[in-house]
Amino acid sequence: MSGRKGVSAITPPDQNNLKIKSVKSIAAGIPAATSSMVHGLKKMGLTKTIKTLTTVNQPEGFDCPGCAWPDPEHSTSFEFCENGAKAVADEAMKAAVNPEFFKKYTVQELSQKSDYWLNKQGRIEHPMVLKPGSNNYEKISWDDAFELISNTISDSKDPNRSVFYTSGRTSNEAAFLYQLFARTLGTNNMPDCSNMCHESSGRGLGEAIGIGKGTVTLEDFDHAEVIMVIGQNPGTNHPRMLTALRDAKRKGAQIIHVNPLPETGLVRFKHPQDYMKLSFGSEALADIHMQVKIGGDAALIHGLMKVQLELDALDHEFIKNSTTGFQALIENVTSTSWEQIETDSGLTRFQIETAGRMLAKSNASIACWAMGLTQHRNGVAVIQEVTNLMLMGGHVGKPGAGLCPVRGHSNVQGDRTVGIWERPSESFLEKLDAACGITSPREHGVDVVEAIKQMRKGDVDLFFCMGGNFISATPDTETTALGINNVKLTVQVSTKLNRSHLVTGDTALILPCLGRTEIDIQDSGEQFVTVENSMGVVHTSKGGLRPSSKHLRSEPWIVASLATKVLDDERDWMSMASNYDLIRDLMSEALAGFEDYNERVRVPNGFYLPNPPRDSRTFNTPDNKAHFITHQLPDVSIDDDKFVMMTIRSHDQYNTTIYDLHDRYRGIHGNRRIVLMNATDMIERGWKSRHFVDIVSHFDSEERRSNGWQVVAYDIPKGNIATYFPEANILVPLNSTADKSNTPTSKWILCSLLEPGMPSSEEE
Ligand SMILES: Nc1nc2c(c(=O)[nH]1)N[C@H]1C(S)=C(S)[C@@H](COP(=O)(O)OP(=O)(O)OC[C@H]3O[C@@H](n4cnc5c(=O)[nH]c(N)nc54)[C@H](O)[C@@H]3O)O[C@H]1N2
Ligand SMILES: Nc1nc2c(c(=O)[nH]1)N[C@H]1C(S)=C(S)[C@@H](COP(=O)(O)OP(=O)(O)OC[C@H]3O[C@@H](n4cnc5c(=O)[nH]c(N)nc54)[C@H](O)[C@@H]3O)O[C@H]1N2
Ligand SMILES: [Mo]
Repeated sequence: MSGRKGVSAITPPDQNNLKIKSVKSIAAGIPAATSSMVHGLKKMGLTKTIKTLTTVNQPEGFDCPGCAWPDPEHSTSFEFCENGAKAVADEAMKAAVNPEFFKKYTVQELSQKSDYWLNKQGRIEHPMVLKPGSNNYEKISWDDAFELISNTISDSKDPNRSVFYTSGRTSNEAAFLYQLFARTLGTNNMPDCSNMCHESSGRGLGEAIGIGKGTVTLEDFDHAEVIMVIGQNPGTNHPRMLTALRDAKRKGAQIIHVNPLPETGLVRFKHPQDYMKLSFGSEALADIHMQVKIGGDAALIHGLMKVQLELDALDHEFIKNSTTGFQALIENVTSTSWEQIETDSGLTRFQIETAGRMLAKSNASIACWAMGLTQHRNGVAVIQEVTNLMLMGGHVGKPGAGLCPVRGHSNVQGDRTVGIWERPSESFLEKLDAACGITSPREHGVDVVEAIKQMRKGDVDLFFCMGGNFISATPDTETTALGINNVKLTVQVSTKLNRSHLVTGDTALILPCLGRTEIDIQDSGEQFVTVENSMGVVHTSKGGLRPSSKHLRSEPWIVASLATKVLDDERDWMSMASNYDLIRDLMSEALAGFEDYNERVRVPNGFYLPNPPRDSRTFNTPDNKAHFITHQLPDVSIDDDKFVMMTIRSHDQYNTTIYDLHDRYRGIHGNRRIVLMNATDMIERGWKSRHFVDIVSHFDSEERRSNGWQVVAYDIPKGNIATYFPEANILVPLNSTADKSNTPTSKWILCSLLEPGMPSSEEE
């Protein structure tokens, strides 16, 4: 099947009101405080705004859906940030996307609206179905919706023709039931947003230290002497991390910021809540900004390791007793020349030696990173190099030190812990099977990129999405759309309208669910759910707002109802949906580290999951040692007329959800189709800011093109450019993925910039 004619998989541009202001030098402060109020008031009204903002991240309240940064323990004052407030306000909108709305607009018409417009329409009110041959969604009952899914599964015969995607907001309870359902059905086809996100971290750390997670706690930030922030923009994406960095700084820590852009949050910070204490000063955060070229981190880390070796800043005892592979590392690092390090990283030897000396002096260092490292061809390798740098100084498993991949979605880490994984370990499956009386399939399932390929081949009958916005989050938008169009039935469990409701299979369902902020009442009474933050703390989350529609259902209820309809098994799924304690009881038996889950998770602020490197400097690798895993530097050379493009987030978006059209800290307003570009590169071409260009990306011998972008002069290395995702995803080739983790290389896309309408070399 070829999908509905006239449905656009790509967002049409919003009205272009581009204004270029100066780059902000201070993050947060009063503008952030007002901005969160304005977003709240516009979307929720006054009472709801106050109620919401005072219950977020409280021991008794709900977990902020904004990001996975942990909340300070024992905090009495509420912790919220501008972008958390936006995420919350966005969820607390009225349910205006109702059956009348869908009668008014065909899917073709909706697809001609921008992503910003789609999100602005409000919450989804009722389950809806899009039937084959029809262009308008119609109302459907919950029961008929499950019947439709069940029929598709039973017609399909092979469980591996079903694919179950998860986005990282799903609670532990829902995710656990969901993976239990999929495995009982007989498939490990569980791709998730993590495949596009921190998969490289999980793979890299798993091999090196025996656990695919970070090794620090929030308290470690109080004891750190040096903190590296690599490839991450916390001012926008993890604003509460700035508080931790500020506090660490006050205690004497030095901060090294590694980023092609001088991200505002790392320059100066002013806590919005300080205004209430009448304190008006802002604080400088980063001691050094290392403006690395995109993809130059591996070279930089080699340079930093060279300095550690030269200064003998090594933890010899730890290296000897607890690690392997150090000799190979030394050989590799010493054979890397400074010349290559300088060329590849774009940094000078002097800059690297300065940072290297800071690290050498430090007794406790933390390395933090996010998408700037993971979404590269060498994503896994570069994370292992960061790990090498920390291991050689013994900066793992002691106070104030460790590895800190900063997770994105608020429960993406928890989802993986409870089994959302297309390649689960044997030990996970054994325990699950024993506790649940099932025989899980052992064959690995598909990840995100493989799922798209399987759809393209016509090998998927059911594509079920627990949250997220698959079409806009994935690479190669047009190719992915063709894949999705091949599916018989696509199902989206969602809160808000997005493009994945428009680019669908023959039949499509929208199943509207409760959000984090909403009260969840089941037969046995009011429920709470649990989540795991970026530092392995599991805690409760309980919404306090009235659900935006009476037709919404909770995610655990949706999975349990589906399982009841589809599976022919003994399990009483519906009692678990009526009392989540019963889900947690099963989790206690089925998951390592979750013993007495119901009891322990009820303790205010929750509990830490076991983490051997952090807890006892032990490593669950085959030889029980931490591994130095060394790599050759990647080839980062490019032709003179080409650029390396990274696709990044603006300040006013949450992944594919566009809250507004501004990127305040970077001084860009009113247009998202912009290309941040080095001024010298512009002068060489005779371009001024606002000049229109077409972008062509190159991979293997293929080209992809996207027209109508405006360049903006920016402090970015020569030869590098930046655009916003999801608009630029059409340019990200499906086959350009990281080695081992298969994560799309969203931060390394080889491009040419052309005058509007000019043919590319291939088209000539
Ligand atoms: N408000 C808000 N919060 C969010 C999100 C959101 O969209 N909005 N998304 C959430 C999610 S799912 C995630 S994963 C996180 C994402 O959080 P981030 O990883 O901070 O997000 P990105 O915008 O992708 O930014 C990556 C950063 O890496 C830099 N970078 C790019 N390439 C390189 C490189 O080669 N080397 C180095 N050193 N740096 C590089 C970019 O300049 C940018 O500063 O945020 C989470 N929190
Ligand atoms: N080019 C490029 N592409 C990228 C990235 C990049 O940096 N560059 N980043 C990647 C990363 S890090 C990630 S994590 C992915 C994100 O991929 P996804 O997680 O798939 O996308 P989101 O935009 O976070 O999903 C937003 C939708 O989730 C639904 N939703 C929100 N809250 C809930 C809830 O509580 N329950 C349910 N069921 N649904 C809910 C809403 O309907 C909303 O429209 O994108 C990836 N794609
Ligand atoms: Mo993410």
